[in-house]
Amino acid sequence: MRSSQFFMPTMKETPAEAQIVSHRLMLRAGMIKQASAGIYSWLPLGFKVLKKIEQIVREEQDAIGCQEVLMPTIQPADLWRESGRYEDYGKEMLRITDRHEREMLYGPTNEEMITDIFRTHVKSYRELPKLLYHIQWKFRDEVRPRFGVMRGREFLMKDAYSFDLDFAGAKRAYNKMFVSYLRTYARMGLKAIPMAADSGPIGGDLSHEFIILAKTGESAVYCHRDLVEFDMLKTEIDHEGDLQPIVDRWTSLYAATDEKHDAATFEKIPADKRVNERGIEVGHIFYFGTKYSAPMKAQVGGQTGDPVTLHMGSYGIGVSRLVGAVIEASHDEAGIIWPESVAPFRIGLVNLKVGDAACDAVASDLYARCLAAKVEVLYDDRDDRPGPKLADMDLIGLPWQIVVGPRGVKSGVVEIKNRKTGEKVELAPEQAFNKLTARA
Ligand code: 5CA
Repeated sequence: MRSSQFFMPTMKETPAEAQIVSHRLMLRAGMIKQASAGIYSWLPLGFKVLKKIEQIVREEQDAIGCQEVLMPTIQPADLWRESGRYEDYGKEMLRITDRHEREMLYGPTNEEMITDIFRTHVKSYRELPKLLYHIQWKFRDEVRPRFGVMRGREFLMKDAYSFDLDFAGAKRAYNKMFVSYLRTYARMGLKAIPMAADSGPIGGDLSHEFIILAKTGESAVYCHRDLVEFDMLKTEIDHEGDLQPIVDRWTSLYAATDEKHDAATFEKIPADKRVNERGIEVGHIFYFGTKYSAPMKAQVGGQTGDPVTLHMGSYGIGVSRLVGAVIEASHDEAGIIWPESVAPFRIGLVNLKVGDAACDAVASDLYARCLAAKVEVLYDDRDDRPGPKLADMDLIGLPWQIVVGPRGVKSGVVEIKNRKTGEKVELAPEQAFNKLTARA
């Protein structure tokens, strides 16, 4: 993509309304535009990151045999009356009346709808277990939408649902999700710690929140320092095997959110291992047994022929919130530092002197090579001063920069810069290209 054609309205000034760094940087980098409180349009740069995050989530759901569906955003109120949540949900639910005076709502979550799908089509224990998910926009009329996409009113969520015959089956599903979540966040360069949590309006008695530590997090969290050191991508996983030992490893050390915090237990941890920080909730998983299946009569014929009420769980990931969360975890004074796995482009190619025949030739050759090799590249071919161009590149945080300038070109080199480490090296264009594309 050429910067001269790309729609990326970056800003020099810090927008006054943004209180936290991710919100400021997302606005400054031209990733989002607020439509109204807590509701955002995603502009090309932001949308690319959103899609990358969504894809990692999808791959890790698919890897545990969870099947993707797509349910609507608008739901009939009657389904929610069956579970009893229509009244309970209160003002957070956006209620809509259609032209026939039928009561509808913009879904804040989908337990009722998926339970309805399941009870319609699944009649026998032989069809269990099943895991289904979708990635769909939700609406919750939060009292105080804030921090940009971190606490929006409209936000993108991956929500998965498990259906089993009994608790043992449901626990297996829960463990699969637990492990898949750890891999999902690790692939985005995040350290997410599962913490005992309250189940809130979703209900149930077994629940973990996945929290990343960040000073700007909304909740206070407490955990054992060793959890921060665990590396999930190094753990071999057989999704069909017994995952309990992995879950036990993560849950045997103390980790709790504010609501579940037990000061006495926390005090027993050696002082240098106590972490008391703030955290961002990037996922939440629940086992809630028959909370929805019982009132909604979601049953299957069991082995003896008697009807069995399904044991269910639900598993959410805040896909749009993760865009902000990754930035909270990875930025510096100059801007965003994208982990490679979610970066909107891998390489930012900067031509410092557009119009200079030698610079243009080297830069456009590198650009053509990247395109041919299918390496995602943003080519800054704008006729502007070097300072603002380099500042924009740092701001949008692509993992690698290739800087083509008149002085270097004269001596046959370009500069590559690693955005994260700041390390710069000068190489011949050919070598620079090979170095940055070898692993892509
Ligand atoms: N039905 C369950 C799981 S499928 C559920 O709704 N869980 S939740 O309420 O915990 O939401 C799941 C995830 O969505 C949260 O962990 C959080 O990362 C994200 N999320 C929740 N509310 C918002 C919001 N207002 N803005 C952005 N993301 C949100």
